[in-house]
Amino acid sequence: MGVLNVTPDSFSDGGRYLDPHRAVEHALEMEAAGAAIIDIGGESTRPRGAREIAAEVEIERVAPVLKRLAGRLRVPISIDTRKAAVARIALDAGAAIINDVSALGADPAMAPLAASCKCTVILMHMRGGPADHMKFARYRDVVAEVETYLVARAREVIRAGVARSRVILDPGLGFAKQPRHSLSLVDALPRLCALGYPILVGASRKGFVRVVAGTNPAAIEFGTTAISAIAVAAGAAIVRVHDVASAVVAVKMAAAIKSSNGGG
Ligand code: PMM
Repeated sequence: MGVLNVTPDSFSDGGRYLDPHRAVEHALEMEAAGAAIIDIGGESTRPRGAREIAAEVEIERVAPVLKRLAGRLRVPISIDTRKAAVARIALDAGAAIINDVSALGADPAMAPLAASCKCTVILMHMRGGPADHMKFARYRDVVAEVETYLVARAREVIRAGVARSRVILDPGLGFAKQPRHSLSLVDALPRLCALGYPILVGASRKGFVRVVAGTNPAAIEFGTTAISAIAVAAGAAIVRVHDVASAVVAVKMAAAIKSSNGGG
């Protein structure tokens, strides 16, 4: 999954794709580099202190990009939003997936919308909202608590009418998590993958990668790529990244190793 943030203030690429022409160009570049999904977001959810914005502002950012992309991408589009009004416009413009960092919990209209549109949903673990989640980065057992939350949200969303086969879960690396929490969740991916839902991993350029890899941009990218390989080897279905070309190599390597069948 290639990230397309149409925001002035996103974590690592804020402001770069506010111009719809550049955003479209970048979506097409990511597809050409091998992205299987393009994730478009108009609200910054960066780990430290993202500002809340109105649905109209988010729509103003993403709608022109979605309109220009119509019919030009072969791969599905996901809309990264917590607001049903934004998701509806994106789905009408051809998006197939709702990527909601609040696990469809922020807007009561989101689950009914997902159910009626028969779209795929990505449910991410977070506590609090984008502006204050770091206040809640305390756990007794982060893996168990994230797992319990995700399973409960999946059940809730399925009860609301979303097909089980359309639910993807995401541990929400960096969201209400100290670096050690995110690292433990990566380590626990085999357990999360055993829950029986496809798992998405969003590690790209996040603070916990910087803590381990250092702040040099190339090192951050290598760190991200290492996690992509580890995640796919552990069974993750999707890695959400800014640099698609390096992730594609990591995914290919991990998949080749997994399918080597003991060399037989
Ligand atoms: N991370 C960000 C935004 N949206 N969605 C999902 N499902 N998982 C994530 O980990 C995630 C997300 C923040 O990163 P960005 O600002 O670099 O896009």
